Amino acid sequence: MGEVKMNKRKRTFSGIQPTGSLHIGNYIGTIKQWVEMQKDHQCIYCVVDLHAITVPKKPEVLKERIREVAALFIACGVDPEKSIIFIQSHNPDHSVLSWIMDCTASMGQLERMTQYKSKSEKQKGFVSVGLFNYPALMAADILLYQTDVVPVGDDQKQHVELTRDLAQRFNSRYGEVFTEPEVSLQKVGARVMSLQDPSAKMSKSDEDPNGTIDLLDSLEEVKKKIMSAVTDSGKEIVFKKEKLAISNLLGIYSQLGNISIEELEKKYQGKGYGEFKKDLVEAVVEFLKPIQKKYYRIMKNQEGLEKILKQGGEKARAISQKTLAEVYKVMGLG
Ligand code: ATP
Ligand code: LTN
Repeated sequence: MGEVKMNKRKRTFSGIQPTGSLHIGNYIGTIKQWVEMQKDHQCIYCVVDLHAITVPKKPEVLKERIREVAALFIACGVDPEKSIIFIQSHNPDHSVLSWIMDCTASMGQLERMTQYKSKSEKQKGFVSVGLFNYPALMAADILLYQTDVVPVGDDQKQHVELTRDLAQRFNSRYGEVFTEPEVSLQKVGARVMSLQDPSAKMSKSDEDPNGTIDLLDSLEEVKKKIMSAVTDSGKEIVFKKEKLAISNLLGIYSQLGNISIEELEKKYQGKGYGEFKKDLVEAVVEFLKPIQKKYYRIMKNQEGLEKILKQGGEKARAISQKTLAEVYKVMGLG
């Protein structure tokens, strides 16, 4: 393996794009896992701003969003004393390895990526080469750090599988340089669905704001969105395939309230959707309150936040440079 890990703990890498407000789907699918993994993994968490520019962004908005997302990582429990938190564009090694991954991936492999297919269809006219190459940059992010585990939501599974394939191809051409990463998905909540359309993923880019609960929504907004969430026919509160809407709400309750689905089903046996939703509002509000309080405190201290991100970038680069040096050596570059 290129870099000898002095430390026996498994290494985790994951990232989120600064493309909009983070929602409870992002938290449940991803950040909740990040926080738990801090106990026994060496963790690296990244605000992937280079991914965000695959679709044009207003510079002043992007700059602000990057800080907001980093502050939300910390507000949700990512501890800068335990984990490396940094901005992707602070470490140029990502762009260099991304090019090498472009030369490792085939057109056919990237054409099969479902996220590319759906996102390119949504663009009006202009589709950037970056949107197509996006998964190669994501592979570079992961492979630079010799990552063992990648905690993400279900929609990113295909990209992590591609990363494994690219690592294998590179290793078979040049020797064992890259660690092949495993994906980590939540058992419940790997795909949190929209509150308005439980057959679609809760998404930052959803046009209907009522489908998504943002981590920074006011408590009144949370109440309005949950009380108007669609439900299924019948009135049983049970977790099963045929009851998409209620299963989604049960999943959210379970993950944010830290209570098992079985306990919830028992608690609401014979009770109506109204009562269930009222309690769910309470659970979500109780979950969001401390996060919002911490978030606004962090955002007030921009200097402190910049320091964390700068130090994070330096620590990240110290690791990635070792991988990149090995890549140059085996490929005969330079
Ligand atoms: P967009 O829909 O605009 O692409 P997004 O809301 O999917 O944005 P991303 O930045 O692409 O957000 O995702 C960040 C992380 O959150 C990824 O690991 C992704 O898998 C996870 N994630 C996003 N939406 C959900 C969801 N609804 N349920 C579970 N995990 C999710
Ligand atoms: N493509 C991911 C964001 C992302 C990522 C990564 C996730 C970019 N690089 C590396 C895990 C590991 C998304 O959520 N849309």
